[in-house]
Amino acid sequence: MNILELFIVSAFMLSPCSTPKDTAKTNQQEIVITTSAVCGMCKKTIEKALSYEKGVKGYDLDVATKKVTVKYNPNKTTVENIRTAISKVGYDADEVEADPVAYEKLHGCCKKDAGVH
Ligand SMILES: [Cu+2]
Repeated sequence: MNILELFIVSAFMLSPCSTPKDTAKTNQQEIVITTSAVCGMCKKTIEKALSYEKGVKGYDLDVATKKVTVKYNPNKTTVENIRTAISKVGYDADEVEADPVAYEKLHGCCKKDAGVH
């Protein structure tokens, strides 16, 4: 590679597409996942599971809508990992069904058929 080629490649890499501002933006994404949470205890269980999850930067579960908003770093985790983490503590996460063993261990008031309360 001669000097001219090196210069062209460098200029390309320093193009506006890779400014620090854009990088910061892609380092955090937000996803809304529909869960089967029905009460405050579910909220605590799911949020605790998310707090242990690598790459998760923030979470907020709204029991009334059963939706949890998760802020995460897409370089460190994936939406699939986040859904799996929720499933592992006994709750549905979008199309991912609750882990049956974890679901059985849930408190009676936290089962899906308990209804929102
Ligand atoms: Cu519950």
